[in-house]
Amino acid sequence: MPLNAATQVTASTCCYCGVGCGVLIEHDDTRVLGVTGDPAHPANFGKLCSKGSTLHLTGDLAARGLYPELRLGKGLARSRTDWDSALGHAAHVFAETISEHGPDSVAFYISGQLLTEDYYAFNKLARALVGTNNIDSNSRLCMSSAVVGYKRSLGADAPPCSYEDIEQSDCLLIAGSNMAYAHPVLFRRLEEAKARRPDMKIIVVDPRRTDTCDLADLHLAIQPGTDVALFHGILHILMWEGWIDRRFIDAHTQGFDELKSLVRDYSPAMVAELCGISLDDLQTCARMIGSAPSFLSLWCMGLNQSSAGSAKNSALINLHLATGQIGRPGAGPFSLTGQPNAMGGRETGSLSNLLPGHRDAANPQHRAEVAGYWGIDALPDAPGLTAIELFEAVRAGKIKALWIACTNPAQSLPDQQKIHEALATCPFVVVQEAFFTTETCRYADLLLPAASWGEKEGSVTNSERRISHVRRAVPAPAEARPDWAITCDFARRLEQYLRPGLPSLFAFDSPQALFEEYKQLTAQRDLDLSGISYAILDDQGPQQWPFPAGAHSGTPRLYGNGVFPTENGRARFVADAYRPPKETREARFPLTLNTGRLRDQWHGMSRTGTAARLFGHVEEAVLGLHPEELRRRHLRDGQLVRVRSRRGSLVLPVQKDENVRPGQAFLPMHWGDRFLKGLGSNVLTLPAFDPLSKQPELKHAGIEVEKVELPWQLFALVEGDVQARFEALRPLFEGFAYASLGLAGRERPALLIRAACREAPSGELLARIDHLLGLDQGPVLAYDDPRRAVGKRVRIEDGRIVSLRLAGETAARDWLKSLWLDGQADADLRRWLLAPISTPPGAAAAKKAGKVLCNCMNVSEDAVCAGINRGLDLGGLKQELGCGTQCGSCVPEIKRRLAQQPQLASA
Ligand SMILES: Nc1nc2c(c(=O)[nH]1)N[C@H]1C(S)=C(S)[C@@H](COP(=O)(O)OP(=O)(O)OC[C@H]3O[C@@H](n4cnc5c(=O)[nH]c(N)nc54)[C@H](O)[C@@H]3O)O[C@H]1N2
Ligand SMILES: Nc1nc2c(c(=O)[nH]1)N[C@H]1C(S)=C(S)[C@@H](COP(=O)(O)OP(=O)(O)OC[C@H]3O[C@@H](n4cnc5c(=O)[nH]c(N)nc54)[C@H](O)[C@@H]3O)O[C@H]1N2
Ligand code: SF4
Ligand SMILES: [Mo]
Repeated sequence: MPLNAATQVTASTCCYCGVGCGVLIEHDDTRVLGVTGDPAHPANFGKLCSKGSTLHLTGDLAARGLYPELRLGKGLARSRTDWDSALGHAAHVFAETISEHGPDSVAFYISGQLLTEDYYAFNKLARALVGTNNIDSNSRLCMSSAVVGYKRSLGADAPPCSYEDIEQSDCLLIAGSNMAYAHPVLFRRLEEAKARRPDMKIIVVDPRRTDTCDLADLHLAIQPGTDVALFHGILHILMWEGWIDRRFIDAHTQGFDELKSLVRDYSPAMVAELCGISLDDLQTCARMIGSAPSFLSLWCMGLNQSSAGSAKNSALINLHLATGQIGRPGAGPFSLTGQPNAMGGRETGSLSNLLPGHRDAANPQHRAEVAGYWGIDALPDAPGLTAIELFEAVRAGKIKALWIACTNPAQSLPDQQKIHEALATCPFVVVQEAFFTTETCRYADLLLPAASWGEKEGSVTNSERRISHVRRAVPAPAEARPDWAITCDFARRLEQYLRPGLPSLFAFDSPQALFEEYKQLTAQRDLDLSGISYAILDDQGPQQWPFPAGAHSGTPRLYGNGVFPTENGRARFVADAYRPPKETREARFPLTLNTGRLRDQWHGMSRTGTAARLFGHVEEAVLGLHPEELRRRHLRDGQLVRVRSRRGSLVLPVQKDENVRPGQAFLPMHWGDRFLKGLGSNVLTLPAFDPLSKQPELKHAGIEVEKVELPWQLFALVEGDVQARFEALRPLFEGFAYASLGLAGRERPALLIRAACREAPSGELLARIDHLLGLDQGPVLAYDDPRRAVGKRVRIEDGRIVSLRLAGETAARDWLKSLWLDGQADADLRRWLLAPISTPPGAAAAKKAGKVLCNCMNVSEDAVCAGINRGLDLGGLKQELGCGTQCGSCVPEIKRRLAQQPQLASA
């Protein structure tokens, strides 16, 4: 994008993952015009991934919240209101609820995507003003097992490593992390390190073969949930072979003997069998770890989202303590954080059991310290509810006013049927959201428009404990306001009821004022960041904590002196036995459903789902199954199935996926009720959680898959006004057994709809759909065969298809979509349209247009495969097609294609 005189550049951060990349936002003071990586930011040095580099293409204003909206009674529609009335009303309802039912009758459910200042304001609001510990965050679904793991094993919740350690390590164990998709820029850094030092060993532990395996010297495709057994088995071999560091164990740890007696039972043969891997691979893995000069582990949701999440974390940390692989360059247990400010949430104490400055809500001394600092008598001592328990309490009617900010629980929590019931039951639901399109917004009695990426100031901490100053580039649209400001404004109004006449606890006029107050609560604690200020971040760039007052720089690595923040300074071995996942394969639900991320989508897709090109890589929800499972069930690739778990069911297509092992299935976590009728992926998942971390087991649900007969199918595509059309059309598909909506295209985005049911819907419903598709008048070609309930309609403007709908029969779907993409409407099309045939003409019965592998350069899978068939290698493909030359997110997949077609590539 050419910069002209009016164009300004603001350095800020990416709002997606925990890598925490710096971005340069190009803007004209009102609109964001472009985004590039910040070369000066130490997380990414200028790189961005497919999501970060398309930030400026997301955030369609039509999807944004612009004005507060209030519903005056259940069953009524919400209507626009002003901020004063909105927050005045909220304060009144909260005050009444608290006075009638006590402080624990209200709750706050917040998010790792809030900034540290937002987090701090909410936390103070709940604990100091309302007097409840009912404040939890979506980090409960994400990081809480890692928090327990670090605290139990090392004494404090601090990932001890830096990104540079990843590059310097000799042996890397990546367990339950698909960092090629979920932490792409860090993966780019790892790719480069491995290219520089090919001797570096990389082990990936994941039931699925993911793009991350592309770098692996060894992939252990373990049975779901068997990580604890694997880690104990590795330790067993390390001990047997004498590959442990006795000196380190004696000097710096405790509890080894107990662990040793537990691990004795985890013989290599037993572990290999239980994990479903070969004995050879297990031994190779232990040898790689045991003989490496430096050993580092990276992990993410494959370990945390488990009913044994805490045990998995500690079992992995045990390996580091037993080998003394911590506190040295290239060594240490390094959990990757998912959300951009998951760390900030932990630091400000924004899980129900925590308090600011890595304190515990259950600890009377910690409570007294914080209460004293805040100038109040006491903090509440009743334990607060954690996410799953909290929504259960809402459903049971115990929570009567619920404030949700920056998270979409009606999509992301497990067992969605219950969550939707809870939200429908709750007398007063406030939702503070940037995008008013989410599933949760539907339930809001008060909907508050929040400023979002590029529009707000504050700070965030990334996975390596590095704090960045998030800077505002443009104003928020219409009346949207930054989260900290909404929270403090509400708090001040609530104070008039709860602390009348007393000086305000919320006299903050800027995020900086919040940061300054908050940081003193970290002084003298393990995370001491009291030496950091916005000015220092501006002068010296992003900094890693601890950074105590008076320090000149941050701390790249912890525990170099072998002293741990436990009572006696020793790290602890934790001896937890292996426990299988809650829903292991049983006759009625014989498949294990695994859920996780796609490369180009973010969670519930409120932002990424507004950019058509981000659907180029994966267009719609499909359930991945191994070809053997398809064969066994007599299912065709692409066929619609009903997926059932103990909690609910969904209709969607199956897809052949050789990367998933037989007995397992994979479904991306992103699809909510908006994109996939039937409450989305999480209608299937289970709310069972880890006993210590209370983190739910989102990665393993027992399911079964069966054929469905839905002969009447619909396919529609319409260009332009995609958000408005989405909102208008989506409700019309409620009565269909299957409905999947998404976007397609690049320069001319379109809404794409696939739906199916047992018999034709009413003519009236079809007419309403046609109307919204612009197919009821104007330049529309139509053919109807009422006898077969088949119909086709295409609208052609300026020689191009702009809208189309196939009903009854959709065999020509892929052909029509490719004509639309190519901007064609030729004679073939007209002839086909006006004839009683449904299959596309002759040679045009082409296969489905391949997905777009490279989003930056718009290079399709077909083009890459054709290039490989012509004998191009990676370099040749890059040079000829341009793929993989920009963000690099597609490179692992291109390499996989090359590996799958080696005979062709070398021919
Ligand atoms: N593109 C994209 N990136 C994201 C996000 C996003 O939405 N989209 N979200 C961000 C957030 S909040 C998070 S928390 C991170 C998540 O980042 P990751 O945890 O890396 O992503 P997931 O795909 O959820 O899960 C990782 C892997 O765990 C594997 N797994 C499942 N069960 C097991 C098991 O029992 N053992 C082991 N060892 N592995 C298992 C899955 O097969 C999957 O490949 O991503 C962050 N980055
Ligand atoms: N099955 C399954 N389910 C999962 C997971 C899984 O792996 N499998 N992963 C879990 C994990 S790790 C996570 S972290 C959760 C994520 O789950 P959610 O937190 O529900 O995910 P998001 O869709 O990112 O929700 C964030 C919301 O905040 C809004 N928003 C964006 N910016 C702002 C802002 O500045 N202010 C405000 N107020 N709102 C804003 C967005 O529009 C979006 O609706 O999902 C969990 N659910
Ligand atoms: S890796 Fe991608 S999504 Fe994550 S912070 Fe960097 S640019 Fe954003
Ligand atoms: Mo997460």
